[in-house]
Amino acid sequence: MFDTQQVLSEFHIQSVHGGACTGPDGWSTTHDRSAFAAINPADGTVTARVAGATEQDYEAVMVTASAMHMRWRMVPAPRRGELVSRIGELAAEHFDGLAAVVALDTGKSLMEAKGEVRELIDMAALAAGQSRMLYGFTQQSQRAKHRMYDQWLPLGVVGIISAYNFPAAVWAQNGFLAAIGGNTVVWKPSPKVPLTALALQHLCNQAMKEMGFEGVFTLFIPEDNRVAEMLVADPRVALISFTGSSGVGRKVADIVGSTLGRRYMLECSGNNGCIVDETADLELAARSITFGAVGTTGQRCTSTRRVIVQRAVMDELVELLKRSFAQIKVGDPRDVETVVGPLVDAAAVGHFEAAVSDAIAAGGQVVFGGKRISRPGHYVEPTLITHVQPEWPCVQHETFAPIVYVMAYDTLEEAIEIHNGVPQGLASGIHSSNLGNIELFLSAQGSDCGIAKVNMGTTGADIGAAFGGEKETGGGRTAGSDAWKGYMRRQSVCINWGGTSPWDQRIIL
Ligand code: UN1
Repeated sequence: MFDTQQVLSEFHIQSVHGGACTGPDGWSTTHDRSAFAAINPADGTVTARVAGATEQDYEAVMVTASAMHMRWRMVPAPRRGELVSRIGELAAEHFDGLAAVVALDTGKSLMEAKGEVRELIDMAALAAGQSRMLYGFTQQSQRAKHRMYDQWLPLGVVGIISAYNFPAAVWAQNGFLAAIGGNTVVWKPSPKVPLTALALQHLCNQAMKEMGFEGVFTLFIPEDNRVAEMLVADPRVALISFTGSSGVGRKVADIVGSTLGRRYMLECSGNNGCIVDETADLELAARSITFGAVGTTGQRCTSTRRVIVQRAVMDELVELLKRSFAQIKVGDPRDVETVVGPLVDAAAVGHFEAAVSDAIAAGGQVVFGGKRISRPGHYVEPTLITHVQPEWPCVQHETFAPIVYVMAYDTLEEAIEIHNGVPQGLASGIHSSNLGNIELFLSAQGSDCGIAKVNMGTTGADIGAAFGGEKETGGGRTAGSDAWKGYMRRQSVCINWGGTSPWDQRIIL
């Protein structure tokens, strides 16, 4: 257990804190506006209050971010990387404190909260290194004495809208790449998890102050969506990166897409399946499915929600899963022994209960868990449901809760059809020791998802890879690989150094 007050004071989080910030010394005021509560999902208590960002706060943030972009875009990219690197260093210095804030906000276990802070630190290292490698190709011109290459230039102001489940890592994956690309960043986190954003903004402020910048990283946390929508609709924002449900993602795409020239990047719902064939190491499969399903209390967009298992090994796998589910310690996230904490709020418990009762009504059998745990806070049992049909609405829909549906298959082709037969397309997995089966799953007629894992769980994407998915997941990519290109614009350059004027398409005058 940590001391909450000590953690809050480590990050200068007052009992009522400003909900917007333009940079060092740029916090909004608190006395003249209503404040909303940051509620600890572990016990329902109020940790602190945040004076929700107003329209005026938003405008101040946007004016600063827009003005700063004019300067930041001309700062050499490796220098931009140094700012990101410094933020990573500060996060490492405050590692335990930041993890505690993430746990207080989300209810995820300290173990997982530390994992999330680790991901932020790693992402800072990746982005700082990437800042020296914003490569463009050099091409061969078909004209004599011409040089041709492409270069990558900043977009402008990048707006980041992040969900409650990863209040630090998702911002880092987007914001650090945006910043090294010469963009300034306006962050709108979920009001369910304001403390992590406040803590990180304080660290950003320290780093910006040390290096003589302001407004590279800015923040506004409105209580409701009205002010948040201003960011989505604002023509001064070049790119909106949105993480959240497909329903809201669709609205973001509609609004941003209605102005040509603005961009959106979506990381929306997942409904991640794991195929287990008859040659799989079932012990390994049970372990990775358990972590994938119950980790972060099933509140990851990459959580394993569907297990598609070869009929011959289904009973054995279900027994192993029951055994490993039984070992999961659900409890207060502040307790270091806890593996799985509560759901984020009462509404999430309601969604859990509705999904379980829909599955039972349709004919599913709850073979583990299925109920809320009666204690203060929003705790539910890790839940395993068998005898499920792939087309049931509860199976087709993403419920942010630790529920895994088990379905049997006979042929791998059928398994892939079930696997791909959902609207979402984020993460996927196969457990197998049959090379042909693995390669079929990875082929053009295999998994239709953005992420495919072999003999691994669907969660815990390696930041070195591009992160994102297809179909209703939205098509965006962030984190590693060449995802940095999504935060920059490509310019194809052609230079005539020969002093003559050769026309294209071999036209000679
Ligand atoms: C999310 O759940 O919205 O790979 C994104 C993972 C996490 C997912 C974060 N990095 O499981």
